[in-house]
Amino acid sequence: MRRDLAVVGVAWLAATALGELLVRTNLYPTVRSDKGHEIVEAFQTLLAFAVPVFTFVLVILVYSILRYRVRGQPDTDGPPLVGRGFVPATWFIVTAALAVTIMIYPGLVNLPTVVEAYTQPDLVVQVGSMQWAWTVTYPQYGITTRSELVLPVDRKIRFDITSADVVHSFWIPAFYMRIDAVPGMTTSVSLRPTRIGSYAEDPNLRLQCSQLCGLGHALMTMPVRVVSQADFDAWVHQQAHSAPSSPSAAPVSASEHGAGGDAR
Ligand SMILES: [Cu+2]
Repeated sequence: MRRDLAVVGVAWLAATALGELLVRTNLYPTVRSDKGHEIVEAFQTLLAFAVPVFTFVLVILVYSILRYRVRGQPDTDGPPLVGRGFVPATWFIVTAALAVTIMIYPGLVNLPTVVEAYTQPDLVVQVGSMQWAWTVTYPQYGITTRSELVLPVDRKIRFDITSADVVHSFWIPAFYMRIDAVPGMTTSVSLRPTRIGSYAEDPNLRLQCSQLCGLGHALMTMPVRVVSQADFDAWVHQQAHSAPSSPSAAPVSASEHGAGGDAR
């Protein structure tokens, strides 16, 4: 019995060390938003807690199979285990403490930051969805486009999302954020892009429907481009002049033109 405990103990420590090392290894897609960093941190914390529990069960299981298996046909059941020993009591206390810990962090501490909706964003982007395309509108600039989603880096952005037909889901993998697009209501995602980049260099920079919504679901994507504020202003300027889409857009784009001209 003493030998069993020693072998299991050493194997458990070794497996746990290996597991914790893997948790810290950066195997994640490039994080490109502030919320993404919160999410990866929470994910790593949960994994770090889970690894010792998982390896404990696995090591005991594998060791028991190797050491105490019956060779040939088993003729009877093993002896029943009864009572409230030290091991089950410790198991209960440790796992209960872990459960309470993750309710506090990431639960109570991290989750409110992730789901927070900006009340005073730097930029509002209205996202419309339908079978099977996305439409993005920048109400501050009177721009509507279906070709790409352009965002300024390091600005607080709130996406207000709606659907014209069935349930879709707004998902930009590189931002690690996702929310359903539901007909008849507006859902929102708030985040701050933290790195300049484009779909061409990172395929995770795309707006992808992630709710099976019919035949064209997989193709319901839109490239995302995160640019500097100056490049964003230039893009706004160019859009306002190349595509006079709706009459209400005209006065806004005219004033934007003036502002852009002064800045240059
Ligand atoms: Cu969809």
